[in-house]
Amino acid sequence: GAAALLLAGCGSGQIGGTGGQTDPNNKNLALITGQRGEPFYVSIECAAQQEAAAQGYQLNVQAPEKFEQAEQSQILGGIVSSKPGSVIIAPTDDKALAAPLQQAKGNGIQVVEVDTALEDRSVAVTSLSSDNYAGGQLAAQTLVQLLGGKPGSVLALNTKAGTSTTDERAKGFEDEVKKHPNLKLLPTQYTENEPATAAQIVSSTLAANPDLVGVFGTNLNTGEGAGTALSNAGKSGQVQLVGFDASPKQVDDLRNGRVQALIAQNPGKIGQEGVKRAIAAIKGQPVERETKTEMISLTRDNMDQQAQYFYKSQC
Ligand code: T6T
Repeated sequence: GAAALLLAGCGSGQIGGTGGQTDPNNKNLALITGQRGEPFYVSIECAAQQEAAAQGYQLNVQAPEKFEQAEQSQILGGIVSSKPGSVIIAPTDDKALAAPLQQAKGNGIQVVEVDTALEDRSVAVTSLSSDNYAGGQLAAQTLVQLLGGKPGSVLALNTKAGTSTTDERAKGFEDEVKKHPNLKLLPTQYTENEPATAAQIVSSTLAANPDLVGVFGTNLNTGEGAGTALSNAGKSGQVQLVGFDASPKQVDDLRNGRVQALIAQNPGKIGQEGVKRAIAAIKGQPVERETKTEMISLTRDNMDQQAQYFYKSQC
């Protein structure tokens, strides 16, 4: 019965149960982000390195070349065999990474999720991310404001199915747009996180829907691709583009009018807190299971007062 199952969950090595023993004196941490050299993750990494150094911990940072689960799983395998006290990770797939992370946990490695998360909430000890559903709603509210009552079709560009963050952003955006009867929500499209695919989709959507008035790019690559397509079609500033994230290129595009708004996250906070939580978990101290960090809607009007939200492309 339920009681027996609960008891079984307390032993180590059980399916879905608690993890193996963690050495409270282990001073090695690993950070596996979603994509190498990508400014959102670089900003997490810079803050994480700073916090680890301040607390006397070693932080080994690795990432797949693309936002891609096969290479990320391979990296995780190597990290697990090096036995860090904690793996701080942005899982690139909400299901595929569950088994290898459960195995890490079974080996006494504290799993800390940053940014993305697994569907199975029992693996990680703690998760830190933006409230991505609210971020999608904020994107829609920003778009509605930019449109000032202008009717027409709107399109959201998602990345890869199974990316927890962008799935939530797309859902928040869709739910919010549906509250506005003058806007026609087109079916959300997947770009596989490729700017060129995002650009193609926006070009063909423009051709098929001449009443397109707004586009939401749920992350850096989708927004950049959409910006290219709108610029090539001579539609920059006519079709309102709301992006997510604030890379140096995205900030330039906001300034030069290729993008009208950006929902910026706080990756520095996520990286710093991620390391703090990892260390606490290694020491056996209680940590909050889930924490949401703040976001802000940047427009050309407020961007210069909010430069602390701009991401870094290097530390
Ligand atoms: O938007 C971020 C991140 O939050 C998301 O999970 C994946 O894409 C980014 O890293 C931007 O490229």
